[in-house]
Amino acid sequence: ATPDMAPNITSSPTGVLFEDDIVETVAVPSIESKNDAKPPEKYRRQIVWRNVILFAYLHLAAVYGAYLMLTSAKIITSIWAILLYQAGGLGITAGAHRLWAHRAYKAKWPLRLILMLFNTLAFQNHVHEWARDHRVHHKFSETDADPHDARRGFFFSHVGWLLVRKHPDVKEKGKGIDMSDLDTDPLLMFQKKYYLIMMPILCFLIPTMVPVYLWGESWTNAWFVVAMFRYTFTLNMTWLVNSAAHMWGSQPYDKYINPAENLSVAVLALGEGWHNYHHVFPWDYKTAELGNYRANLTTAFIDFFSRIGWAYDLKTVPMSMVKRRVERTGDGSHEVWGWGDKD
Ligand code: ST9
Ligand code: ZN
Ligand code: ZN
Repeated sequence: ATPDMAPNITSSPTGVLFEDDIVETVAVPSIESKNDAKPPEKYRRQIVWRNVILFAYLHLAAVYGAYLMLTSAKIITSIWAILLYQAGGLGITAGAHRLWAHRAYKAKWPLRLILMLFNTLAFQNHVHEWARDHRVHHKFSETDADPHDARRGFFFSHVGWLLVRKHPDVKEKGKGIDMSDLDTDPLLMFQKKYYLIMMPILCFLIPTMVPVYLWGESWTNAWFVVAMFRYTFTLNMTWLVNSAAHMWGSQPYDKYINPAENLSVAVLALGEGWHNYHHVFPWDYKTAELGNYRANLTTAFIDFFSRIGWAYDLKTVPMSMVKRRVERTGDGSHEVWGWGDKD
């Protein structure tokens, strides 16, 4: 972040969780609560050891998987793992994120079905839960109510938030988020209902069995490379959007917020690293400016389906609106080309 963003970051410079376990929640006196104002509530961080143990195993297994990938797995097994990373990734980016959390475009049922299956194989919770957390993240960005509040440092916003109970504000303020569109979506309610059956099959079982039965890969290689390494890698690439892209990069659209334009994250997260733009214009189906495919595989994917008619009503932002915003709140790093008569 640029120096003028520094005061917003209250975490320690090492990027670890809070120095101690207690965070003062700020009591904002509202008109209703003026008379029965409670003293500021103490929030105590509560570690969920089950998750700590599972994520520790996952990451150790992933490191072993990366080693096997380089030393003994067949090339085609690695290609299969990469394809599943891209499919699961698209289930998150084109599905949970752009279609369902932001409604940035509409999709016909065959595409919705593909995205739901891709989403399930990425195992990042069912779409309803993912989208609720994400809508809360946008609405209450970098406050106590943000599930992965980046003010709490790199580790917390990357993975730490999945290892502790949520801040009470997340649940409290989250209650006010309108989820009626997804509550009434039969496909998503199906996914939610059968998640604990479908997810293990799609995320772990099929990915492991295909290499063993189709090209004679060993169970060990298939499990550690395709299940453990591929899943953990996809998770970390996703989490970088919450951590790295909330800390490092330029702010051409709004220098007063932390989310930034980060090319590396954009490449690894299939186009989701243009995070300064995305927080300013969250309804744009490209989650980035302009119609090019600069590090944005997801936009190319949606455009392909738009050409065959399965994706439609793609929402974008008029250039004039982007330009006004860049001039009003940008940090001056916006490229001048493409703007026409900018003076
Ligand atoms: C994972 C998700 O990894 C990653 C999401 C990343 C998002 C990235 C976004 C960036 C943009 C897009 C970029 C995409 C890039 C993709 C690239 C791909 C290559 N609102 O949660 P609970 C209430 S998941 C309103 O249990 P605890 C609600 O009543 C990994 N209310 O809270 C709820 O009950 P119910 C795999 C809310 O007990 C109740 O609280 N999954 C909200 O504090 C309890 O909720 C895991 O590891 C809200 N937002 O536990 C699971 N939230 O649901 C990890 C809660 O019945 N999670 N409520 O309505 C857990 O174990 C727990 O959630 C916990 C918190 C321990 C973290
Ligand atoms: Zn964000
Ligand atoms: Zn978003």
